[in-house]
Amino acid sequence: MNDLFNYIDDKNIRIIADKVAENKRITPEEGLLLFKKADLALLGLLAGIVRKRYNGNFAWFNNNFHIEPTNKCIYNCRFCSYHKQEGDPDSWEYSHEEMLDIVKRFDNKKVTEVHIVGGVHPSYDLHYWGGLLRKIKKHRPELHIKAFSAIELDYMITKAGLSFEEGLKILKDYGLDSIPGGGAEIFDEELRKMICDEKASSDLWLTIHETAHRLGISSNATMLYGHMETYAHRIDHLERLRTLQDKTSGFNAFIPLKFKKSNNNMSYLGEVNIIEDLRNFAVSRIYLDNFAHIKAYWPMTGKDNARLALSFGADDMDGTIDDTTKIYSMAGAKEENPAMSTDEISQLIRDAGFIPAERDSLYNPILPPNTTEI
Ligand code: V47
Repeated sequence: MNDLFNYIDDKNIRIIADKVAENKRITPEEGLLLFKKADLALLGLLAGIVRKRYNGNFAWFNNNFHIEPTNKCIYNCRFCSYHKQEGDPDSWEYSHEEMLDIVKRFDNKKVTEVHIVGGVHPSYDLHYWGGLLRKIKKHRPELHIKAFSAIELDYMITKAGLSFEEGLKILKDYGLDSIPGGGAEIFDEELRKMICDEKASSDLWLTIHETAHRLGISSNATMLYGHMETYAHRIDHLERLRTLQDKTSGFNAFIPLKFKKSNNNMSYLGEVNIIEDLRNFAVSRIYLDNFAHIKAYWPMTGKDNARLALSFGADDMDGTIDDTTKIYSMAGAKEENPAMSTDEISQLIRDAGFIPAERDSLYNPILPPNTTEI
C-alpha cells in the first residue's frame, strides 16, 4: 500500500492505484472503473508511472513524411472525410513516378521514415504496391517504409489470390519494413457494423497484424474513439490488443485517434472534449502495460494537446510530417498544413518537462553526431 494514495476515498480505485504503482496488471473491470470513476489528476499520475517505466524522462519523435497514394476507396466508412469514389472531381491518384517525386523532394533532408497510407483503390493488387516499395528502396535504401493499413493489405493480398502469410512475405521482399496502425477503428463487432460495415472485420485486422509479427514485420495499433462507443467498448478494444501483444510483442506503439467531425456522415455526433482525450490517453497507457509507446499524433490532436498528452501517458509525438498528410485536415483538424521542424518539436517536448529524443521507426535512439548515449 502506497501512502501517497491515502487520499483516495473510493476503495476500489485505491486498490487499482496500488496495483499500478506495484506494476501489477489491471483487469478489464478495473480498466472500466478507471474510465468511469477515477479523477483526471490520478489518471495522469498513474499513467506517468507506467510511462516512465518504459521511457524514463524521454519523449520521442522522428523525422518523417507521408505519401497518400489515392483517396479513391471501395469502402464508404461513415466517419471518413477522405474517401472519394472513382470519377469524383475531388478524387486523386498518384502514379509511381509522382510518388517517387515526393520521395525525391526529401533527398537532402534527414528523414528516416516514409508513412504510406491511402484509400483502398479498386484496381491494384500487391504487385503494383510492391513495385512502388521497390522503387523507393532503390532510390533510398535506408529509408524505413511503414506502409498500408491492414484494410489495404487485406484487399491487395486477397486480390492477388494469396494467403496473408504469402502476401506479407512478398511485400517484405519488396521492401515493406513495418505496418501502420490504421483500420482498427473499434473492434466491437456490432459497433463496427454501424460505422464501417464493409471493411475487414476485427478478427481479420488482428490476424493480419499477428501474421506480420510472426514474419518479423512490426506494426502499430490505433483506436478510433469519441463517437458512439462506450467505455466498455474501449476496454474491449484495449484488451484484444493487450492479448495479442502478450502473444507476439510485435506492436511498437498504440495511437488513440479522436473522431473528428467535419465532412463525414457522422458529423452530427460532434466531438469529445480535451478532458475526455486526456482520460483516454491515460487509461490506455495504464491498461496497455505491455506496449512500450503511446503516440500523441499531433496532426490530429493539434500541437498544444499533443504536448499536454505527454503528461497523461503519451511518450511519442510522431514526426515532423512536413505537410504531407491531408486525412485529418479534411476531417476538420486544426493543423491544416501539418509540419514541424526538429527544433519546434523538441521545444514542445521540453515545454512539457521531458527530454526530446529522436528515434528511428523501431524506437532506437538516433544520437546527435559525436555522442555515444542520449
Ligand atoms: O484508420 C479516419 C482514422 C486512421 C477519421 O501507425 C479518423 O504511425 C478521426 O492509422 N476522425 C488512419 N480519425 C490514420 C492512421 C495513423 C495515423 C498516424 C500514425 C499512424 C501510425 C497511423 O485515421 C483510420 C481511422 O481510424 N480516421 N477518419 C476521422 N474523421
